[in-house]
Amino acid sequence: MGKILVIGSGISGVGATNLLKSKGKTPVLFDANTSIDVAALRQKLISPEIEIVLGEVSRELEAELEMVVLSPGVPLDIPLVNRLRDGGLPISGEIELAYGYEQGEIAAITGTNGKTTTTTLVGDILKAYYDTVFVVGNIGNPYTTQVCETTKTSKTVAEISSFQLETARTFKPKVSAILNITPDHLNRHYTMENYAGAKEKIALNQSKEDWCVLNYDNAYTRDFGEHCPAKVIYFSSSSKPENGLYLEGEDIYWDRNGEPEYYMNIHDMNLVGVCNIENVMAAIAIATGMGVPKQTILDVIRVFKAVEHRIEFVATKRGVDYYNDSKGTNPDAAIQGIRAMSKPTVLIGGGYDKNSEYDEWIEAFGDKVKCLVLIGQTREKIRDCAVAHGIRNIILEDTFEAAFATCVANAKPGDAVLLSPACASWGMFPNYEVRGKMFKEMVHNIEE
Ligand code: UMA
Repeated sequence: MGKILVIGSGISGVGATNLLKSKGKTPVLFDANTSIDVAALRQKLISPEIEIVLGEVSRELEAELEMVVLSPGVPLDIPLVNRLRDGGLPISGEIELAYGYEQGEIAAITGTNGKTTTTTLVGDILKAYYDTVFVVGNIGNPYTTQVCETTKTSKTVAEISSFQLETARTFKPKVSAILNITPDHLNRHYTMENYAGAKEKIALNQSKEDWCVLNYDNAYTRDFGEHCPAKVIYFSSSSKPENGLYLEGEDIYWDRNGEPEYYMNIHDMNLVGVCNIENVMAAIAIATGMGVPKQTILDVIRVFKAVEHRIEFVATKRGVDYYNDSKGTNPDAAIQGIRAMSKPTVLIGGGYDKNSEYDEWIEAFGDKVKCLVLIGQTREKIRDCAVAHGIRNIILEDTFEAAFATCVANAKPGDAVLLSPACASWGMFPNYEVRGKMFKEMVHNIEE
């Protein structure tokens, strides 16, 4: 029996390696980064026998391999993967690997934005109705670490990224969903067609007994509905698809063959913004496809709170509403953040430079942003772009604390303060979670 090379020693690679070992295979965990702490990595593995290789894959090791499993962050066209593929080795991914051991039914959710909120909400709904539910995938809990616990009656809710779908071959959820497709990760996929093609793989093995939930308002997902092999359920916040969920005024309905059925009023949920209404509509469809009754679905939606750091309402202080959207780490996500605001808004933006363009984000401000407070590496670039779009009230600050104090000073009762930077946090914080937590702490410290 040959060895299986797992590329990438992050959480996915560790999960895949341990799964393979527990199934009696011989995994070799490889990472291109030679400065990895091998002792710390070994602590995460279930057996001391597992071989760890850093830096390069030797010709001797290559000759012993029967298969390769890629972590999501490993592009399919790097020289090492090309060489192994050209040598005749099958190249798989960790989702495909885990799926081979799945016993129960799966709901799988992809999309450029909204994946984590929708996956978490569907997970909560399924947990309210079924005994055993696993919430896995791109959400930060590798599928490989839980799949062995699945049973004939368990349900798995998986957040799946385009990176993970690239290597999917037989993966077949009972219900799939593509929430939206807008430009992202083009450094990896090169073109929008490739990126959309990867996302569509979530549904390609489905049949008419399965459901695929698609956004009717997004050109890519709407078109995919025309040739999707599953039964298509659309959702829309701006029009009325035949057979699907839609918004009429402030009410959500589901039309089935011309018969509209009332579901809920949008004020009966704790989430804000059109993007979240879309996420809720998608979650209703996905949970229904997974067999959960309407009443259970609505009960869970009514109490569901925003995922931390995603347009999360923090508190009202001195008449000002504070929202933490630290997860708005790219312009498209931040567009959702500002769109969700209904009051004059003091906005904190800026951070690490990922070479993004900020025009569309700033155009989405409309006349809502009364003051733009900028920090980080991108602050001048965003300022120049904002000035070109006619934004006048812009303040640059050196520290996050100073930016926050400026927001407090500029916000009047009836306003909102929003942290939605359109940039990653690196350079000022280790990650967006730390940035969001610091923001929330400062909000809670404001004296009334
Ligand atoms: N590595 C190599 N060679 C390469 C590239 C990477 O050896 O060519 C090594 C790195 O040195 C590193 C390891 O691979 O040690 C990292 O692997 P990884 O990037 O796949 O990261 P994991 O820790 O395994 O996390 C992955 C997902 N990461 C990415 O897709 C980049 C996590 O999604 C996911 O939560 C996790 O698996 C569990 O499924 C993160 C993400 O940013 C949150 N996702 C993107 C997104 O949401 O936009 C797609």
